[in-house]
Amino acid sequence: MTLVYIAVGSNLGKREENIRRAKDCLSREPEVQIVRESSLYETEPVGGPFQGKYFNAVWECETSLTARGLLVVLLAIEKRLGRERSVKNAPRIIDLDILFYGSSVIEEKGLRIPHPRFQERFFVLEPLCELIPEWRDPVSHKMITDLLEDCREKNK
Ligand code: PH2
Ligand code: MG
Ligand code: MG
Repeated sequence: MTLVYIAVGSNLGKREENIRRAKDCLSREPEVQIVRESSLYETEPVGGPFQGKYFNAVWECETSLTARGLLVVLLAIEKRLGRERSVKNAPRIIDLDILFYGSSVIEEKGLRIPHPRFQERFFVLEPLCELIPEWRDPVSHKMITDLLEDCREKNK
């Protein structure tokens, strides 16, 4: 089993309901167990066209799937909930991103873990820090709490 962290976001339609539905779908997957979840954060959109606020959270899960297998499951859930893809950073019903897959570092087509931009994003670092403040990112070897502090410094 591998411990994984999934970033969840929604800024279209009934945002809390979208997140709840995605959680229901994931908890029905036999090879994935949701262990803990962060609080829900309402956040200002970062990048992309003008759009509404997001709800964001992070889920801690255990899985016997490979990272690729988990990605396939998450993309299928996004699709089932009605996500349509247009431009980069467009508003979305649901977004499910793998942040960490154990301590693996993966650089494949369509699959980069740790998530390549997580260090710049409050909407990821804050919920993540609730769950694993002292865990070290396998690339920078920095603790999540320190990455959050760095992000605050850069955005001052
Ligand atoms: N996701 C993005 C781009 N911008 N902004 C917020 N606040 N929350 C998100 O989840 C988010 C974003 C691309 O995935
Ligand atoms: Mg995303
Ligand atoms: Mg995504």
